[in-house]
Amino acid sequence: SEQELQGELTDGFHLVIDALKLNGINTIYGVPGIPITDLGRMMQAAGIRVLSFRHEQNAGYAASIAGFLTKKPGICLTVSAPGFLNGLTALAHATTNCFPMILISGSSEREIVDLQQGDYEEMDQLAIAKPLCKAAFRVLHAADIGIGLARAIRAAVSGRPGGVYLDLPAKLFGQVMDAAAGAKSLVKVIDAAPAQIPAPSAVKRALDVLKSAKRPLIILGKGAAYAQADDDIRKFVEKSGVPFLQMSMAKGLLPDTHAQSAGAARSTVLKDADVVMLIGARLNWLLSHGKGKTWGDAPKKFIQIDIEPKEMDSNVEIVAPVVGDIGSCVSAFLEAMGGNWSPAPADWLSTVAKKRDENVAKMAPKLMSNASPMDYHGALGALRTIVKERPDAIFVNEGANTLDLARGVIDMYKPRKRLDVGTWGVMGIGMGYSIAAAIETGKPVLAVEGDSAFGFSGMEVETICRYKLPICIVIFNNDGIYRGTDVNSANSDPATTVFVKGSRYDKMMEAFGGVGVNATSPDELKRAVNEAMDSGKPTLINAVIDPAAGSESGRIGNLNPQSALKKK
Ligand code: OXT
Ligand code: MG
Repeated sequence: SEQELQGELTDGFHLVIDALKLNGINTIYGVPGIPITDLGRMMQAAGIRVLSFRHEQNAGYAASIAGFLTKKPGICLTVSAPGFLNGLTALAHATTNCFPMILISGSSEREIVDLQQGDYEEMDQLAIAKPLCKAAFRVLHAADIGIGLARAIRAAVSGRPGGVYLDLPAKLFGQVMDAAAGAKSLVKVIDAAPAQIPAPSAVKRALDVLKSAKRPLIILGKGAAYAQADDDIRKFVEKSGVPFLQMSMAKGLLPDTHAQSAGAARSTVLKDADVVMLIGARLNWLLSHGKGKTWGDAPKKFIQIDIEPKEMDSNVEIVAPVVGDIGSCVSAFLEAMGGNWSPAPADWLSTVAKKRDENVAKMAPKLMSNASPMDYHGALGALRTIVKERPDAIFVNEGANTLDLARGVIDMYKPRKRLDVGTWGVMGIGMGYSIAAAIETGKPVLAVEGDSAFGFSGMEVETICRYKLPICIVIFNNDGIYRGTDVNSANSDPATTVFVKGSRYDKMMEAFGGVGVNATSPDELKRAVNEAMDSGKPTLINAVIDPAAGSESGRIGNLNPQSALKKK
C-alpha cells in the first residue's frame, strides 16, 4: 500500500520493470550486456519472460513479429552502440512493415557522448534511430520512465503501427527515488490504439464504386491480417461475391481454397479487373505500383482502405479512399451494404475460377514428383499436405525460390499463420520469427528456409534448443543463392552465389541436442517433418534440392539491373 511505501526507495531498474508489467508486457527479446545485464536478470526474477538470443537482429525480428501477431508492441532489449545498431535493422523493418515494436537500448554517458570524448560504446543512438522509426524517445530521469514507456507504447500501436526507439542511459537504472512517488509516476496506457471510424460518406462512396464494377477484385494485405477482424472480413468478402487476392502474409485470412480465391489466377485478375478494392494492402512494388504491364491497358478504379491517410494516391489515383482502422471500416461496409446487396457478376467470378482451376491443375502433377535429388515442387508437394493437415501450425518462409514457390504451392487455411520476408524481401527473419511465433502462440512452427536465407540467423538454433521450442526447420539446400551451379572462370575462388557443396545443416542442430535429419526424397522429407511436428522437438531437416532447379531471384528476376556490356 501507499503507506508501506513511505520512506521506501525504488530505482530505474525497478521502475522500468514495473512500467512494463503495468502495461501487460510480459515478454522481452534481447541480448544481455553492459548496461542492461542486471535489468534482464531482474526482469526474469520479476516474472517477465526474457528470451536471450545470440544476435540482436534476430531478437529484433522476433519482437517485430510478436507485434504483428499480438497487436501489442514487441520489445527488443539491447546494449549500446553495436548492440543497438544490430537491433536497428529490425526496428526499421518493423516500421516498413507496420508492425508495432519498441527497441529499448541502454546507452552510454550523455555528457561524454555529447562531447564526443570516447566513452565505452559511445554513440548518439537517439539521433541515429530517429529517421528509421515512427518515434524515438530518451528518458533521463527515473521519474519520467512511466511517461516514456507510455509514449513509446502509444506511438508503436496507434494509427499505422511501427517501430519506436526508447533510449535508456546507463545512469538512469541506478537513479533512486521515493517508492510511492515512483509508483505514482507510472502510466497504464488506456485505449492505446483507439478505433478510427471511417466517415460514412467515404464508406458510401466506396460501396457505390464497388457496386458499379463489372469485374471487381479485392486485395487483402497483411494490414488486414493484423487487424484481427477475421470474421467481418470474411463476411464482407463473401457478401460482396468479389474474387480476392491475398498478399503473402494475408494468405489464410480466408482459406486459399475458398471458392472466391483468385490466388492462382493472379495475373488474370490484375489485368482484367475494372475496380480494385485494397484492404490493408499498399500499392508498392509488390503490386507493381498499381500501374504498367501487370495491370493491363483497361482503365481501373481503385478503392483503398487504410488507417494512414497519406497512403492514398501514393502511386495512382484512389477514387474512393476510406481512412480508418480495418476492423471499423469493414464493419461499416457490412452495415451499409444492408440485407439486399447484389453480389459481383457471376460471369466474372466463373471466368476467374476457370483460370484458377486451370493453373492449379497445371501445377498438380509437378507436386507429385518423388524424384531424388528433389526439385522445389516435389519437396513442396510433400509439405503442402502437412500444412493442410495441421492448419494451426505457423509457417515461416524465406529464400528466393524457396519463398516464391512455397507461397504459391502451400495453401494457408487460417489467418496470421504465414510469416515471411514482408515488404523488404529481407533475408534473416527466419529464426527470430520462428522463436517469437512459438513463444507468442504456443503453436508448433514449420520454417521453410533457403540455405542462404537460413544462414542469416542460423546460430539461433542454439536458442531454439535452449528454450526447447517446437520448431521444425526445413532447409532447402540447393548449394547456394538461387542455384548452386554458378562457376567463376576468373580464378579459383568459388562463384559468389555458391556455398560448400553437400553441406549438412542438420548437424548444426545435433550440436545443440536437437534432432537433425538429412532428407533426399519427398517421402523422407514428409516422414521427418511429421515426426518433428508430432514430437515438438527442435528439429532441422536438411532437404537436398537439385542445385540446378532454381531460377535467378525466384519470381523477381526482372528486378535485376542488366549490363549492356556483359560478356556472354
Ligand atoms: O497468374 P500467373 O500466371 O502470373 O501465375 C501466378 C499465380 O497465379 C500462380 N499461382 C498458382 N498456380 C497454381 N496453383 C496455385 N496454388 C497457385 N498460386 C499461385 O503462380 C504464379 C505466381 O504467383 P504469385 O507468387 O502470387 O505471383 P508473383 O507474380 O510472383 O507475385 C509478385 C510478387 C512480387 C507479389 C511476388 O513475387 C512476391 O511476393 N515476391 C516476394 C519476393 C521476395 O521478397 N523475395 C525475396 C528477396 S530476393 C533477393 O533479394 C535475395 N537475396 C538478397 C538479400 C536479401 N533479400 N536480404 C538481405 C538482408 N540480404 C540479401 C538473397 C541473399 S534472395 C537471397 C537468398 C536466396 O537464396 P536461398 O538459398 O535462400 O533461396 P533459393 O532461391 O531457394 O536458393
Ligand atoms: Mg539456396
